[in-house]
Amino acid sequence: MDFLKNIFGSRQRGRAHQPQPEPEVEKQPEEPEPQDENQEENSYSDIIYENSWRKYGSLEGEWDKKYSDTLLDEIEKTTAKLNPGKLNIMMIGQVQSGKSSTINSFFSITEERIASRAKVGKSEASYSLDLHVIPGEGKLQHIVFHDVMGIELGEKQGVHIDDISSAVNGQLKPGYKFNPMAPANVQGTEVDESLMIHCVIYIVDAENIFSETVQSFQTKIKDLENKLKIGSNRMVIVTKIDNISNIVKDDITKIFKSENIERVVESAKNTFGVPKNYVFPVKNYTDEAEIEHFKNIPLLLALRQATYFGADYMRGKKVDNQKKS
Ligand SMILES: Nc1nc2c(ncn2[C@@H]2O[C@H](COP(=O)(O)OP(=O)(O)OP(=O)(O)O)[C@@H](O)[C@H]2O)c(=O)[nH]1
Ligand SMILES: [Mg+2]
Repeated sequence: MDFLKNIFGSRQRGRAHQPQPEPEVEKQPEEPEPQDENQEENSYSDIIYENSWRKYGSLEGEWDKKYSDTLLDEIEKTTAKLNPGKLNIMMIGQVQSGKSSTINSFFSITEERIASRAKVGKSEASYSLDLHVIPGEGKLQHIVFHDVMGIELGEKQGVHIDDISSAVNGQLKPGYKFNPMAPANVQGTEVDESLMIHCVIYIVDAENIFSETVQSFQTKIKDLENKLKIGSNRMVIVTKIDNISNIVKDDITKIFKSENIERVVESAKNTFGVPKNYVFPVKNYTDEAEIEHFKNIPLLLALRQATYFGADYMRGKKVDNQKKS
């Protein structure tokens, strides 16, 4: 993790690494509270801006249940009017990037308790091995989440890009077991419209984003995008932001004021070639015992955007089909 040391500053307890030239006047360096020895290993100092680098007009001082419910209502409203059927969202990303955890976080929010709908676990290779199609519930009832095996950089490891492409096109059945050595032969397989993906969310681990591996990951993604011909219906979620900022770890409401988080968002923007406002930093519900409404907000802002993109894509497709007929 030396690259993080260079980018985010020293792991050593104490003052944040000061970039040259000195930070602008409006930046207010905050020093993390001294931590115990065990915490130190995985903690990074940060600088908190006075003004947010991303502005949500309605968000100032509103990190509460009411705002969380408002976002959930918007998500339900956007997806309820979709025609035909439900909104299919697929999580794609490197092994262990947090794809399944992100889906579980959405269920935790809507069920108001820690939920476990997708299999999550620590593993060298991908923990998710089959195509897991998980229908949403409650306010997410018009959404279906598609969880897949993780991408690995080596040849014949991790999910095969052709399998992702087939799954996105609705040609793989739920429960399909991914085989890194040989993708499914889908020639002649009918497309199941109800499984076609309307929005792809790339999931990337905040600690991984600057590393070399993500650069080679980028090559795999380019390959995938050429196959999928996906357009604006794709976005990025950066997970594990709690691992790159002590301050945000302690207070998630500082997420849009954190220099470290802005840097990973910028980097994800470049890696995936999407506009900055298509990149959403989140902290998943992984070690919490209960839901805390302020922690829902970044996750729901991301999901709301996915529903907007998915809805736009569905609408565009309908217009195209009408033109053809
Ligand atoms: N600290 C922290 N850990 C996270 C976060 N999201 C996921 N994790 C952890 O990262 C590990 C991998 O998470 P998964 O959700 O299984 O990742 P995945 O991308 O589905 O992994 P595969 O299915 O193996 O490809 C687990 O140990 C999670 O608890 C997060 O936001 N913060
Ligand atoms: Mg998984």
